[in-house]
Amino acid sequence: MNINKILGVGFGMAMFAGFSACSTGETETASEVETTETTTEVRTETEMDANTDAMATWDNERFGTTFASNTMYSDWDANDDDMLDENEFNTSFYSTWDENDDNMLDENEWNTATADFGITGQTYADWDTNKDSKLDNNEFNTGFAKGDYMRNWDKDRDGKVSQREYSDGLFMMWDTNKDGTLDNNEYNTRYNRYYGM
Ligand SMILES: [Ca+2]
Ligand SMILES: [Ca+2]
Ligand SMILES: [Ca+2]
Ligand SMILES: [Ca+2]
Repeated sequence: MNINKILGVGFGMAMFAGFSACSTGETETASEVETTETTTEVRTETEMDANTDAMATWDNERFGTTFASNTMYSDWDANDDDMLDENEFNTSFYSTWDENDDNMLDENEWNTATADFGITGQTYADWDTNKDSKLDNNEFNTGFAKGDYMRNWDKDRDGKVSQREYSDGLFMMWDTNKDGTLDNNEYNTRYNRYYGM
């Protein structure tokens, strides 16, 4: 674990604390979060300026820092090389989309996830090639490969997806109107569904 990860953990826990406070209706959330961010010194002046007036939105820097604060990426990295290869990458989606953890993707899970990730032009029936109303790993991998996400997310073209490439890729998929921000409601719901504790 490097120093950036350690800083990220503290930051992310503060952010989750902020989310919980927000959901219970407390009003101090914004100032608490701002104070925490300033003291951890993980953000640049530009980012702070950009977000001071817009605490309800997320840019990909903030998103990346928060994503780095959970253990999901290292859990998916089965061979511990700090990178996701294609198998690890596919598994990361299969396991997070499988909300009820029964190691199958049913149609509801698939519908929810494809909507959240802005995946269009696909049908569950096309992915479920053996027509048993479940997607197993192989069916999922074949269907998911149609989107070419791995190659699109692998910006440096080394054939692997780093943690930052992963969070940037997620941000890109979730930012469906392509304005470079996610609003807090959208972000909280999706983030907690797939990457929450
Ligand atoms: Ca790996
Ligand atoms: Ca399932
Ligand atoms: Ca099937
Ligand atoms: Ca890469």
